[in-house]
Amino acid sequence: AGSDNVMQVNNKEEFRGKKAAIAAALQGNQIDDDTNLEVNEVEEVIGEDGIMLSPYPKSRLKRWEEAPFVKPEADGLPGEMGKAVNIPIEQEKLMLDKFQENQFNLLASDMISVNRSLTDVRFEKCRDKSYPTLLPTTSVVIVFHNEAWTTLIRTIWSTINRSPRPLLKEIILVDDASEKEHLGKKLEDYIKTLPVPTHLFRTENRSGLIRARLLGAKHVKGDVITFLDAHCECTEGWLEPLLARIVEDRTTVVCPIIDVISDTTFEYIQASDMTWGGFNWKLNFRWYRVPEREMARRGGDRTAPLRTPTMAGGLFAIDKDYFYQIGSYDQGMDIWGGENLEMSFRVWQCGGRLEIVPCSHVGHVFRDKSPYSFPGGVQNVVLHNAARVAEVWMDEWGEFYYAMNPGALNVPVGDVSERKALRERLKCKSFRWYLENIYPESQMPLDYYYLGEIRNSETSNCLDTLGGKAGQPLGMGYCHGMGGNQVFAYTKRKQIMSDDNCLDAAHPRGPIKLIRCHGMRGNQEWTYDSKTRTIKHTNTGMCLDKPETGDVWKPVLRPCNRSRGQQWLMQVDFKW
Ligand code: UD2
Ligand code: MN
Repeated sequence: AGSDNVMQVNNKEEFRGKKAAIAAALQGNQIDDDTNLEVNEVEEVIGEDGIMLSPYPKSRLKRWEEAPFVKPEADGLPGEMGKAVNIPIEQEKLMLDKFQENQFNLLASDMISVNRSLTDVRFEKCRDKSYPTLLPTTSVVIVFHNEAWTTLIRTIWSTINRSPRPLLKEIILVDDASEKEHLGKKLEDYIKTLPVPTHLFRTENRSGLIRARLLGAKHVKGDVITFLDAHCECTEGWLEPLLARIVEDRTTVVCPIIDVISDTTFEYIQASDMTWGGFNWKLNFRWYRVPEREMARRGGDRTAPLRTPTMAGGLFAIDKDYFYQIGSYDQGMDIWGGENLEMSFRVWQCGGRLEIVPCSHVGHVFRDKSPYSFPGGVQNVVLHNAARVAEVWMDEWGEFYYAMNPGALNVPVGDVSERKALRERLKCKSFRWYLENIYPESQMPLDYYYLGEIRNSETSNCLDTLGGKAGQPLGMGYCHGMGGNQVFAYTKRKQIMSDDNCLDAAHPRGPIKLIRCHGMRGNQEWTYDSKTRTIKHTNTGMCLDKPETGDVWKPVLRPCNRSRGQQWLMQVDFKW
């Protein structure tokens, strides 16, 4: 792909210089055609170098038979077969009170057996698949802070009940400085009664899930580390396909399909096998639809492993030696967040691969809010962690993160030299390589002319998403120079993007909306002429104009007329 408009830079200063160069290039207004990657091009570059691990010695592999799946007696408790639990109206107040504690319906969870039955959610074809008779053993590592009793114990029992016993080396629990009584002696006593060796370690002080997982990993005796959140339910046959994939190639990091356990009813809801992991400019992990090219690569087989650009982070299996060789986790990350993208970028850029194995299903209670405290403040912690990802792995694309979250510039990122040295040592590839080869559909444009505010010459106001979501109209506001909602990228594909949305106009006079970028030009193609400073909508031939008097904060399309209201400045002029 042609890349003369994007150069490699090493720090923010250089990037600023580069921005100026792009602005200068805009003066020339040389906009060439888009380059789309072919599936085949993507194919050949993966796995050509990186860490090599010899296959497991046979002596370490275990013969396993069908998981001794004990269908728990339907004991009349609610929620069996993964069904929803509905709370009687007279208990509603209690339910709401208890909800606050974990941000899920604890009353419902407490009513369900810790051993509840689930339906077999796999594709028919998955049930008939045969896996190698010899597989590596795994230790399941579960970290938690103030987890509820029943969700934690149900996670443990579903692991025990639905894993082939010879493959489950042990369960390792890491209590990250919880303050709940039931996670003290009661838990210590309980795990002694379990039929699988279960060890409990405690962090001395609240250390966050990243360092808690590192503590757990240190004690792992199995060949594979499998991480789970503390509110999961493993389903029948979840483990074998994960281990089978790792035995084929020890540099493959594998995730199950993460099904949804409803936070309100604890119903087990099957998730789509047609979504994979991506991320937005804020560096939030997001699910997106699997593109056609990845379906094609798998020959349309929906049971075949899916190469995913990123992982959600909580549920995955990784060879233990590989985990350390590839740099385990970034110790400098606190509490929650960022480690999932960090590991995703690292694995891909440093020669490994990241997959979702659709024959493996594990449920997880997704919550709307975090139930626990974030020492240091949520915002600071999350911005700090994500900034470390941007600084170490994303090269110049880190600037999208800072543009979207200018507040991140005020949060100390800490010392990242060790992580940068790791990247050097492992000879990891660039973020451009990742975007070109692993994630051409990314919400971060591969090639772009400009990233910044777009200012109207007549009114001196700036285009502004007003925080609007997909489907909402584009707005305007006083230019604040603080990035965020006033940051747009003008891309080589002629899109005007804000995060994962693009300016989109369906009618010559119609509203200009923010719509998910589809990358197929159409209503999302705009031509900026840096001499006349007009932004012309290709499909309608109309020009972007300042708002009408009636609706002063909504820019419109009008026939091009060279008025000042149709002049827009794409200028590199951030206050930060
Ligand atoms: C997702 C991941 C989670 C993690 C996170 C980003 C899934 C299903 N979940 O968020 O694993 O990758 O994104 O960081 O992919 N915990 C501690 N100490 C803390 C905070 C949390 O031990 O200080 C535990 C917590 O009890 C839980 C696990 O870490 O067992 C993950 O936390 P979460 O459930 O709040 O994260 P989640 O699912 O929102
Ligand atoms: Mn979770």
